[in-house]
Amino acid sequence: EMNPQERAFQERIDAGEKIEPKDWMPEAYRKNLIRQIGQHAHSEIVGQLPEGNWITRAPTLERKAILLAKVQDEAGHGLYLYCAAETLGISRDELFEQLHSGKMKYSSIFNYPTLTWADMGAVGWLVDGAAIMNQVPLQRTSFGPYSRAMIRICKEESFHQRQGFDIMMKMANGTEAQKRMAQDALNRFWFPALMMFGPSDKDSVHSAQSMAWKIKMNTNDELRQKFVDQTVPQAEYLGLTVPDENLVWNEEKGGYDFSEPDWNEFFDVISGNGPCNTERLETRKNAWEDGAWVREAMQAHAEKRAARAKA
Ligand code: FAQ
Repeated sequence: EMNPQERAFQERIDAGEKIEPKDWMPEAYRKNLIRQIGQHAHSEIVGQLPEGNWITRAPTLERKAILLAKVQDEAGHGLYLYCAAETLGISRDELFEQLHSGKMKYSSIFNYPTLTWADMGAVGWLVDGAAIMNQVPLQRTSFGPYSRAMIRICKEESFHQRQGFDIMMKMANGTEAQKRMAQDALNRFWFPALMMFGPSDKDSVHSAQSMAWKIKMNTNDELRQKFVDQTVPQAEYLGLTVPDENLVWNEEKGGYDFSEPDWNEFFDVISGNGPCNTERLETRKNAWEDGAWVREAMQAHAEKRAARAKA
């Protein structure tokens, strides 16, 4: 049963009002938002690593400049999202600590390796494509700072998706070997991309409450279906084959029927046992430790300035 304060809060949400950091909110709303925004921020930061791997290997100067800009955008997205999480009363240091200790997750997708240049195409096309599908509705999420961060992030994500599709077009219309690489990248990233939307609705522990609070606007399965419906024609346009024998247009539902990802693999990956989990976390922890001197120097500088201002 809701108490009057909780009921008034729910009424504001139902009326489409934005909740701002200093407004009263239920403790569980705050916690759930810190969890989701924090994990989203971590995903942007860890998400730089699979693509960072290819900055020095990009085939042309132009591709290198584009990829570099994209990866820098992901860093920026991480920073807006950490700022949004901080307005809920958690510090950035705490968020990092929870990432590094494995207490907070980041998206499963970034635990897969990027083996060829075509993977940069597949990541942009499929991973950013899935990210946008999830983030466009989040522009209307109930928490003001999160919703505003999403508006800017979505603009940049659509450029990312286009650059990925552009790489795929080049590869799919290239030599036989390039076309094989493009198909191989699609084969490896298809199901991991479907997993980005989270477990099937029956196993989604947070969906019901998160949707009531408009922390989340759609169920995991709804967005996964929309993603498949949008992406299959794009694969056809590329002349590539989606690696799912059960994929078939269902006239009655006006969408595709498709195979579920391997949920055992998904739960394995999110519990730390994916192909690259250890490597990704090690890289982040090392970056944190290597940056310690910068944090210390900035702290010392701030203290000196404060002391001077007082004197
Ligand atoms: N990976 O009850 P639900 C990007 C966890 S886009 C890992 O359904 P929820 C851009 C979930 O946390 C990617 N864990 O959870 C980019 C929960 O565990 P917990 C990031 C997952 O929150 C592109 C448990 O399973 N986008 O980075 C995943 O209602 C290219 C039960 O699940 C966002 O984070 C998963 N895929 O729904 C960057 C968007 N799915 O926390 C670089 C915002 C579920 O209790 C390159 N987030 N889990 O320990 C959301 O919309 C939601 O949080 C979902 C999950 C839909 C991801």
